[in-house]
Amino acid sequence: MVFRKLPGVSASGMGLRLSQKFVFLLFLSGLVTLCFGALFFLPDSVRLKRIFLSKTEVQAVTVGSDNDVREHPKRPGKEQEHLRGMTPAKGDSKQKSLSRKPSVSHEEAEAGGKAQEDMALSRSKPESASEKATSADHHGASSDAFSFKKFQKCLLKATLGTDGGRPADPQTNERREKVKEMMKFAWDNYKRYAWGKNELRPLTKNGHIGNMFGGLRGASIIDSLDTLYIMGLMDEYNDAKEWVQTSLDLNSNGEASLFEVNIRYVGGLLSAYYLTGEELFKSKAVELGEKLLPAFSTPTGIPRGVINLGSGTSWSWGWASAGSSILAEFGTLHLEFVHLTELSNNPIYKEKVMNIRKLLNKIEKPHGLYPNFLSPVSGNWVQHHVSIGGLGDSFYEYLIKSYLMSDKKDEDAKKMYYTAMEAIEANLVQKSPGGLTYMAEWRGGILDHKMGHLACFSGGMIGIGADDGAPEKRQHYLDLAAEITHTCHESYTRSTTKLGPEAFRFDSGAEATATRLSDRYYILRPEVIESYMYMWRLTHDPKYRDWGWEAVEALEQHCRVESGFSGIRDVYTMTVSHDNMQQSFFLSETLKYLYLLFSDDDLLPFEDWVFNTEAHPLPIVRKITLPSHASIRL
Ligand code: DMJ
Repeated sequence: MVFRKLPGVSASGMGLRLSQKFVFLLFLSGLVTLCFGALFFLPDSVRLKRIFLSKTEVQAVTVGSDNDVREHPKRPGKEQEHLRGMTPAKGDSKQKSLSRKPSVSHEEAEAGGKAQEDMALSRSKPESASEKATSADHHGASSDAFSFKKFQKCLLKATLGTDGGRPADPQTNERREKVKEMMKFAWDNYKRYAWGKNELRPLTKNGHIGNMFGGLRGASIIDSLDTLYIMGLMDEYNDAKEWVQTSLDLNSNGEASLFEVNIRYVGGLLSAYYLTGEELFKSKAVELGEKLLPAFSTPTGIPRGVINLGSGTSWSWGWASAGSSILAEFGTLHLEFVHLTELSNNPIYKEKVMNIRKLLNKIEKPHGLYPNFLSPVSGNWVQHHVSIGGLGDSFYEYLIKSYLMSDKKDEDAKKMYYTAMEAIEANLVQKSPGGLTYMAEWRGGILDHKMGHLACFSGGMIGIGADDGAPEKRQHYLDLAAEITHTCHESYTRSTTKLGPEAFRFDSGAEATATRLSDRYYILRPEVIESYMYMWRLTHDPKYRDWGWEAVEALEQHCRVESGFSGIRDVYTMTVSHDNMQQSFFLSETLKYLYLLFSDDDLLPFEDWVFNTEAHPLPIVRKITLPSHASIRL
């Protein structure tokens, strides 16, 4: 059959006219644009984006841009147990026995962290264009999966030091052994009477669950993993690990404090992973991190304080003004979330906390200060209460630690920290008539001359920040850190028990003493000892070790009971009344900081590690360059 050529129709082009071809091409290009658009704008396109965009482009975020604008209303009248472990609740005494076998020895685990010589050269080598193509961008990992072995090679020093940080001086070593004994005593009693519960009630010899962790159990176990490990209590560590393996159930359906779950559980699991390389801890940390993400679904991306771990519904604390979120809570996620992104290779965690950072950086601050309450809906401050103690504290801590943990690359965190410090010095730092330096609280311009025990962490914080501010301010910051730590020590020495009250005042003739009955309690908190530890490492002034030892003696005398350690209700009386609670942070922080205080500086060296606010060590995220020809010894 012969096809006849029709006028105006070409033989090629499937017999279409020129104008028809043009319309067809136009349609085709529209279709292609639509497909690409979909890749970039569909909500779940992060992975696809990674194929097309460079890493920095993927991680760029804008305030509130990717957030779900649906509102989760605040639960009216819902009374939560306070997030700082202050309100005891009932627990039960059911015990669980486990068969166990040590699976990792201290020495085996320690060996992994030692050899880094072959990386030292490449660290200082300039990067060529071809090398850039094979650059490792975090912890030496050039592929998507995080490599623990490569991470270890990025450490500058052996994690546990040459001899687990054992000090040469016999008296110091004896003191360190005493702290280890305290840890074993606290742990053994927890295991005996409260195994699997969140805390031990040492007087009634049972467990406490409470409602801070949304039905999660074993807070004392998770908080203890790294302390047991660095102390070389390996049978105990292996019991803890086995519990995580067999009994840590993350599928709970309760209402949790986002902040507490993050600092204790996510922080504890991350540390355990980075210290031991056990994949179990990594996968649990990431699994739990994922459950926290719905709390960020607010118009601004500022998370709400309470989240149901099962449904993902979140709301604000009933006691927080006008449905606000708390600075110390949403400002204390950064370190853990950066590491969740490192380990999972999922940018979402870092995006969430960078979004918080951006908003806080942008927003206007009264006198340069950060108030404690912010609306997650409008992104505005709700009222003007400023504190370095409760409700504000660890936000400032995480600014300087974010900078240090980024290998000093996170310039925004650095700038925000030092600017905040200037404002704090100008508005809050005071000198008492007796010459004690303290941090007052600020209520819309009016000073409340009170310092909380929680605020005593700031001695250590200002100390570790001294090196990286303006060089001419280095000595000034070290002096300020020493003065604050001295004041906090005074709050201990001026009490009858030599333990410090929950809050002390500098008015009506008071100087570092509690004037209200309700401020006289001590719940085994770590902050004062934490500052001793930092100041010891920074100055090696022996007084900090002596002060730490005074605290050990006081803890032994007043807080040690037959079956564990307990908080006390009044630090000003020798006839102590116990609160029947061994807080999990006593195991995680108080005893760990004491142990580090009496150890050599090479145990968890500051060159490689920063501590989260629950004293869980997290490694500095180091970007290193691997030349294309370099082979990494694994
Ligand atoms: C700990 O859970 C953390 O240190 C937190 O930042 C505030 N306080 C308690 C211990 O006092």
